[in-house]
Amino acid sequence: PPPLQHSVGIIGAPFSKGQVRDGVECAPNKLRAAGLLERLQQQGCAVKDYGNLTFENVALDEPVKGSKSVRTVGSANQRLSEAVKAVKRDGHTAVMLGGDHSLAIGSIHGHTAAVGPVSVVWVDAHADIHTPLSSNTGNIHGQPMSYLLYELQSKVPPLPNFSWMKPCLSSRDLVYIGLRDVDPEEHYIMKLLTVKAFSMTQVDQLGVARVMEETCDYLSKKPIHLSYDIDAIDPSVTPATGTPAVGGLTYREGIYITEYLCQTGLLSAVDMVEVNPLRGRTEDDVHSTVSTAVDLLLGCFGRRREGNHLPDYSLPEP
Ligand code: NNH
Ligand code: MN
Ligand code: MN
Ligand code: MN
Repeated sequence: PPPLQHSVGIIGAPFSKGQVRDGVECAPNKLRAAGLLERLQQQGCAVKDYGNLTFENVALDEPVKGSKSVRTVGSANQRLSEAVKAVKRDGHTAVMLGGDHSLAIGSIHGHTAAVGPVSVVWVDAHADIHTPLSSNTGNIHGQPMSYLLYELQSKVPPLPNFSWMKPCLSSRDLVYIGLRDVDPEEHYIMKLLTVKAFSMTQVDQLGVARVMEETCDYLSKKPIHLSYDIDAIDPSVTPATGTPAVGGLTYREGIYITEYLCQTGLLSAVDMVEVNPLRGRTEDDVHSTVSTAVDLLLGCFGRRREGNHLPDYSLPEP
C-alpha cells in the first residue's frame, strides 16, 4: 500500500493520581525529550503538539467506597476527554502521552464523542476492568474499562466528578493482548462478558502474527483506539513502570502489534501510558523504557523495520 501521510495530534497528560507512585507524570516530557516529535516528522508525519494538559488538584479527595482520588481522576479525565475530542475534530490521529492508565477513561470517551463507536485494542499485562467495588487496591488505573463498558454500567456506582461521562464501549468491541496479571474479580468479569483476550498464553501458543490476524478478524471495521500500557512489554526491556510483571511481550512482539495496526489504516487514537521515569533502578532502565515507548509510537505511524523512505525521495544525480 502507498505510504499514507499520517497526521498526528499529541496531547501530554502528566497525571499520576490513578495510582500511588510518583513519576508517571514526568513521562510526556521525557517522551518528547527523546525526540518523539522530530522522529515522527522525519518519517513523514505531520505533527501538531497540543502541549501538556493542566489538571485541577482537588483539595479534599477522600476515598470513595475504597477508591482513591476519585474526584481528581474524574476531573482530569473530563479535561482529557474534551482535549481528545478536539484533536479528533481537527482531523488528527490522537496520541495521548500518559500518565497512568486511568486516563484511558477520558481518552476513549473523547475519541468516541468525536467519531462515534470505536474498537479498543488494550495491550497490557493487566485487564484494568475492576469495578470501584471489586478493586483490592482502590487504584483507578486498575478500573478504567469498567467505567467505559455499557455492560458494567449497573455495577459502577455514581462517583463524584464522573457525572460528565457515560459508558461508550461494547465489550464486543474490545480485545486484550498481553495479559498475565489478572485478578480473580477481573477474570470473573471477563468470562461473564465473554471479552476477547489474547493472554501471554495465546501469544506463546499462536505467535504474535496470528494474534494480530485474529484480533483484526474479530473486530469490526470501526476506528481503532490502541491503549498501550508499557508494562505489557517484558520488564527486562521496560522496567521503568509502576507495576512490572514478568513474562511479558518481547520488544519485537510489542513493535509487531503497532506495525500491524498501522497497516490496517484504522488506527484513530493511541494511548501510551504507565512509563515512570522515577521507577527505573538505573539511567539505562529509564532510557530503555522511554526509547521503547517512542519506538512503539513510531511503529503506529508508519515506521517499518525493513526501512522507510519519503515518497518524494530521488537519488542524487552524478
Ligand atoms: N489489578 C491491579 C489493581 O487493580 C493492578 C493494576 N495495575 C496496572 N494496570 N498497572 O495496568 O490495582
Ligand atoms: Mn494498564
Ligand atoms: Mn498494566
Ligand atoms: Mn499507516
